[in-house]
Amino acid sequence: MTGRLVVVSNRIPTEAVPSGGLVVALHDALSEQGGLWIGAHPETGDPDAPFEEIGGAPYRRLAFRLSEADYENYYLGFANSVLWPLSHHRVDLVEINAAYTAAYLAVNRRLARRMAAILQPDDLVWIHDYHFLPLAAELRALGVGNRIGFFLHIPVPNITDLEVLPHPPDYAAWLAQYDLVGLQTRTDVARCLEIYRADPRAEFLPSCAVKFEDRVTRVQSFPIGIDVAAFRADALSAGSKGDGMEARANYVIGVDRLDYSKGLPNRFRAFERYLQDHGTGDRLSLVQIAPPTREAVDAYRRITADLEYIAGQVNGLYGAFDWSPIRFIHRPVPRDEIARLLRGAKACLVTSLADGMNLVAKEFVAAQDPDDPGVLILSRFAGAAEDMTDALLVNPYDHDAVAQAIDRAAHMSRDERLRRHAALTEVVERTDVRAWSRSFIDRLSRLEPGLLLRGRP
Ligand code: ADQ
Repeated sequence: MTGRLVVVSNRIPTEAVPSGGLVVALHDALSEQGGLWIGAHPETGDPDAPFEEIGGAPYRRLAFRLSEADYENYYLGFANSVLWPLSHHRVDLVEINAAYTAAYLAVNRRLARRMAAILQPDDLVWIHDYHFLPLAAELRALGVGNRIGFFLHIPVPNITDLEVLPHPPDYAAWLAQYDLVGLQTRTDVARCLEIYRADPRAEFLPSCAVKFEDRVTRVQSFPIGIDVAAFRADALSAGSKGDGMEARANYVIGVDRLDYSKGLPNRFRAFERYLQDHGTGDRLSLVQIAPPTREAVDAYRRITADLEYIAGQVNGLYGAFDWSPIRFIHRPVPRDEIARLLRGAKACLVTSLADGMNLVAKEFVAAQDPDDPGVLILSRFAGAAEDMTDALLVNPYDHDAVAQAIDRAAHMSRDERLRRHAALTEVVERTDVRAWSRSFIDRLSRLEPGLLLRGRP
């Protein structure tokens, strides 16, 4: 493989040896191939200052600063109050605001200018996620002809929802400037091709290649996974005494960022339905870990209040002196402790209303004791459900169905648990995050340069 790898992501790890699946996979790839990791500095600052070097890694890390206004309008605004809800089928939450659109385009344009000044002709550029959809278009406008790949971690929006994107953003044209567009699932690929099918500027070539005006882009699914070995090790690490992990305890678990796409109010209501329909005799609890995120966005504050209300109501109605049905842990919990809690649970509830993949589903499977595994209850609307078909797949809007799945999981025979867990483990191992990053980089670097019709120097 020639050339450097240049990774662009919203967050850039600042520690010498990063942890967390995706970050580790990119760290490994960069350490192997050499290159640059470019991302937003965690603190705001002067947006016109040159890149800041973050030392301590075997490759270069370059951070750019967002101004306070960029943070408001680009990050909280266009990225998280327009693109995020739009891509998770929550058009009702989209906040159309001309300042958001302008900041999004301006931040991408500024970053492109800065990148164009340091890119070398054989660099392989890999851009991550919805914060940077127009970055390739901005780079192409500056004459950058490098191979540029893009991976979208969230779902491709429905074509009809795209109509609410404020003018002038053009999703199809943005993506068409990448040589390779990586998506989480085959369903996302189908949704993306549908967007092109409806666009008179697009022409279809064999193998999911689309000619759009004068460029060819390929669209392919690369289902992301976790660092399986590291997560297993975390799940087996020694816990502090009294953390309840000595034996399988009597709880089902949910671990999520506190986000409306994760279907948490539905989950709490479904658990209430389970208590109503199946009684409290099993004394099963729901342990929900969800630390605050993006609390500056209104929709996130509202969901916290909703969950606290439902938990209070259910605990008041069904709880006993020595038993709380819902334990809502609303603060950050260390990763190894999460891994141990997942291992100790009877079942894991993933009830996303929309989700690119959902790594918690894979983490739960990896954390289990293979001789006595717990049961995964998984929303059909999470990307993970496309391959993890041996989970108990549920419609998260259907409280009765989720309540039944909880009861079924709590009483499932060991034989059935073993069979389902073995099949799910096969998927989790096959999609390990290191294999994922390798296959994306291989595909991008092996693309036929002859297919690029313009834009190469
Ligand atoms: P997220 O929406 O953040 O990611 P997810 O895939 O579930 O969702 O990953 C969350 C990660 O954060 C997991 O590793 C999980 O263990 C960790 N985490 C969650 N809650 C936590 C908590 N309370 N405390 C500590 N850690 C917690 C986006 C997309 C997903 C896609 C990923 C990766 O929305 O659909 O799977 O990117 O592409």
